[in-house]
Amino acid sequence: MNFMPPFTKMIDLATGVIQDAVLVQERYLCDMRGMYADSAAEAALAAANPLIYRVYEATANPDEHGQLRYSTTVIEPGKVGDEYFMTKGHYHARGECAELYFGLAGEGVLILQTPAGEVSIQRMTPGAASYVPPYWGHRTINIGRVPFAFFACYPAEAGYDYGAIAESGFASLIIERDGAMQAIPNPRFTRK
Ligand code: PAN
Ligand code: ZN
Repeated sequence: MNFMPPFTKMIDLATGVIQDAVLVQERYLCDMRGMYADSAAEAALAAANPLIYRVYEATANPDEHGQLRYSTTVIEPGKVGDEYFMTKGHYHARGECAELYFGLAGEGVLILQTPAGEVSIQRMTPGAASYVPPYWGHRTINIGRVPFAFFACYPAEAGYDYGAIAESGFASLIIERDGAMQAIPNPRFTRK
């Protein structure tokens, strides 16, 4: 048995930043080529190449069975055309692994989808504990005017499968229409 040392880290609830984060991932618009529906709007923003989101991982716990990992994600406010800034979205490489999200700051949406194209849209505000069941792909979206931050906890072995979503996205696009969030069908979507 490997008795790794227990630990506690502080998370700034206003900003989502984890103290002494081991790994910080930054995704700019150029890291998400082709993922937004409006390619002309994406091209117009290419030179500015805005930061879309950052991921702070608390620790690199070993990715062995039984271990957990946790992280926070902070998505900037903004849009590409009508479509709000969002994460890439993924299925877990080990699809049977679930995940828990907890809203910290700002206002967001968690969109989930089965490989057959069934979609579920969950609103996430501070205090919202949203469950990502096994086998559902998931993406988060900032629908507010300030950064949207949330905490995520997942089996260390869950892994990432970005392929299907990078190719055809989610069945719904989350856009702003007349100042409000709206989900509309994604014409580019095909089943996994
Ligand atoms: C999250 C996500 C994080 C960034 O920690 O990895 O929000 O989203 P993408 O990985 O889709 O870019 C999670 O769901 N981990 O499993
Ligand atoms: Zn995940």
